[in-house]
Amino acid sequence: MNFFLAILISLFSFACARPDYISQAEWDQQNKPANTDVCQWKLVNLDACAHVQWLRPPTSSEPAELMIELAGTIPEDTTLSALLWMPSMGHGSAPVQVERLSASQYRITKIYFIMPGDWEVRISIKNPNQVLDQLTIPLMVP
Ligand SMILES: [Cu+2]
Repeated sequence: MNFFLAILISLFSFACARPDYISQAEWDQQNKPANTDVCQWKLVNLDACAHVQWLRPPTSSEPAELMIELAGTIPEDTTLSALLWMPSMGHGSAPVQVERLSASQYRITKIYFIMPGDWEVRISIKNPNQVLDQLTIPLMVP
């Protein structure tokens, strides 16, 4: 009986420990408190921040508009693409329109959330050869 108790206690104490498959740096990154004043969305690969502002709010009846500004060292040949996705139902929507104002500024229009519920705006930041970074913005559409 004591043997089983000892196993049980050791299981509980392991459960509280940091998992072995995550490095200390990754653990620190994941558990860092978000400072929305400084960096709204951290782009880890680019070492940059994305600031997201709704110019027209997300609804299921009107097209929404989104402004994305990248802060950091953004290469001049950077472009951005965006995709709408409803994860709970596994479908997307019509293609959005991305207007590139500069390497670090993009206005996204024709955002049609075709039904209320949970949606994602999936952003890919690219150069001509590859995807540099990705960002998923989850939101509830009324
Ligand atoms: Cu749906």
